[in-house]
Amino acid sequence: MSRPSFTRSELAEFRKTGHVTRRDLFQQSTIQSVLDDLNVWSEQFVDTLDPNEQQWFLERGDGSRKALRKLDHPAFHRKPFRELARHTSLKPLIEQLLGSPYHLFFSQVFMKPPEAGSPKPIHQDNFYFGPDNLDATLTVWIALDDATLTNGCLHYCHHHQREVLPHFAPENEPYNLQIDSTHADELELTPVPIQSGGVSFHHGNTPHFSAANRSTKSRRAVAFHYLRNDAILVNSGLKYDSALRMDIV
Ligand SMILES: O=C(O)CCC(=O)C(=O)O
Repeated sequence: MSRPSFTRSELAEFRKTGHVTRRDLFQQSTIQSVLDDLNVWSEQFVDTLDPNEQQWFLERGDGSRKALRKLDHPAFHRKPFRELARHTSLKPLIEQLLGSPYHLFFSQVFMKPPEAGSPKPIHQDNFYFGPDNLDATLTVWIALDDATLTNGCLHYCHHHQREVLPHFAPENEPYNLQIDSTHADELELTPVPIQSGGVSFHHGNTPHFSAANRSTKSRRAVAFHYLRNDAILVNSGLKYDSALRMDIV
């Protein structure tokens, strides 16, 4: 298999807009093995949650069913995700955008369950992460299901932002750090639907959000967050445990 690489125009697009999409990067057989593992893991995980953790990991519903909102550190806990984070189809592309060497410092699965998946408000990942070099983080977002206009695909701002804007979190949603409305109203964001197996790469400063899942289908995606080895997180909006990092060699 030839080594994948971004074309000059894709690299120019990333520099201009802060994101670039590679459709069909992964075969359905690869995605299916990840989904099979996710089904097993999520069923086990839901049963372990104490009331405090439920607030963080479950969608807020009527209480009649426990719908998972997200799972943290899939690459640390689960082999199929670990293999995906180091996949030969991804590594050369990440190297082109970040420069090497780099490591994975955090990963998360966004579950967006049918008719229950809540929105992820507009934010910049670099507010969450707080790196000392704003160009040193990269998020690789992989669509496990088709991400559509009705089930909550990502929406992106198409002008690269040089600075990190002020964010706040609603009182009962500390995990939903978001750009305040004064700044958010000035940003134009447009939807980027992606089919299962497609991958979106975004710079840590790129404002983005996803809407609620109003469809009858799941919208599951995994986000891998990479950091150059010559950078550190100095001012993170949430806590990231450096013991859970994974080297990419
Ligand atoms: O998948 C989502 O809905 C949100 C993803 C996101 O915010 C991210 O990967 O940075």
